[in-house]
Amino acid sequence: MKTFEANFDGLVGPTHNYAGLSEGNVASKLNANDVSSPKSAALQGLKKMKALHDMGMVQGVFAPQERPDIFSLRRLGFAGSDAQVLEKAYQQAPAVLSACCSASSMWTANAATVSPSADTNDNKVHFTPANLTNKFHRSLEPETTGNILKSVFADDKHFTHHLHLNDNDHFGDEGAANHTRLCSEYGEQGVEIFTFGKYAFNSEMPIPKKYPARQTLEASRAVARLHGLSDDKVVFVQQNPDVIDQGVFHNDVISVGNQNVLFYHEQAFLNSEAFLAEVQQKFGAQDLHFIKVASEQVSVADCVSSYLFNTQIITLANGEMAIIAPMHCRDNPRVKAYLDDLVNQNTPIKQVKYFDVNESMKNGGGPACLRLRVAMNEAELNAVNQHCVMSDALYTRLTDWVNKHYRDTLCFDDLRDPELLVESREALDHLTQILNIGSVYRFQQ
Ligand code: SUG
Repeated sequence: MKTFEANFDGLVGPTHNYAGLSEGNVASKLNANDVSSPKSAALQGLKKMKALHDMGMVQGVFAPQERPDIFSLRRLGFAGSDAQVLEKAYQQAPAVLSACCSASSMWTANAATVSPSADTNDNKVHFTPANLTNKFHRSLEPETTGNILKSVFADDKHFTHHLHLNDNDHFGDEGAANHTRLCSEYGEQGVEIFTFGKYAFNSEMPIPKKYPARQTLEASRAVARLHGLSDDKVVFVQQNPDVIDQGVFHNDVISVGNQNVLFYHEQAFLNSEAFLAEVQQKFGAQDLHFIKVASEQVSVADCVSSYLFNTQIITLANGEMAIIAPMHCRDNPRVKAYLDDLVNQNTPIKQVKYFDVNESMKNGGGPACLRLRVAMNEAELNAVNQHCVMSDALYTRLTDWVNKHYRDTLCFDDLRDPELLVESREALDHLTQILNIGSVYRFQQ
């Protein structure tokens, strides 16, 4: 049976803005309070999805979340009509209003951890939504994420959905951004690598000094347990705390894998050698390419500003691999020179394609943040909600939908505007029909 790796990108929501909400994410802090363009952001994301579809990849779409999150604002004590809730939050707790308006669900690499059926003990595809406890604005996502995942992967013959882990820092889970799967073919059992930033129950172990470690080992272990993975095919590795302190808030900012390629910076992991040896041993005798980037080639600072590793490595129909990179990689001479050289080396990576996802990049979200990978066989792919699978027709429909519903610009003061709430709900209501996902939002229930 044929097997695929599908990428499910998050549509950027109508309230996309720059609020500086993510301590430890350099771009988010740098661009705080800039004027955003929700329309351009959504169109940039759609163009990337369409381009991958045109390259022969299976491309899916996830709906954004309901924002402003009136439910959370009410839960936090802002009362009255929806308009009053917004106005009170604006006056009394502007940071809370910003958080409840974030379009952060666009970064679907943080939506969930996914284990393909070849790796799980019941031969189903397993999903665990990430609880994203480390950032308040992101902790608002998991419940709706679970609803959306269930509406896209509805068939319980093929798909198993778990509840997100307990909402506490001890089980802080950031999903696929800290999870890489290596395999020979997508349909064969692979090695799942879980990267964590700290130990929840052992204060003796190293931690970053400046910025938070978002993911715990205990969370990663829980996900591996839930998914029924074999111990001999799972590797847990700690992120180097020093790189977290330099702005590597997720492992996918410093390493990325695809099939038999692990592309990583030499400073990415603690105890790199032991880690790589374990990966090699668990992967077995087949061909495995470790592509290590040394600090002399590209510094950690250049990785963080260009998102060299927040790239997607995809396998094209001819078996060659391509890197999907943000424009920032093309515009950084050292990174560009590295990539120009890489495609001529003896590795499967033979092409680099640059994309403008700048609206997302300004919040620290590169091409790889925008997608959740789901490896599937043909039967599983057929069981996916086909309305969420990219096609020329869906691209046209979604582009028209964005042009109709989205604002050209948005700034903090706009978040109190009750019209924005009305527009966003109208847009999402319409979208649930386009994607045929049912009533996944609270305002629809
Ligand atoms: O969680 N930024 C996101 C970026 C997520 C990137 N994802 C991956 N690396 N996979 C975050 O830090 C910024 C929102 C703001 O500041 O307005 C934000 O949430």
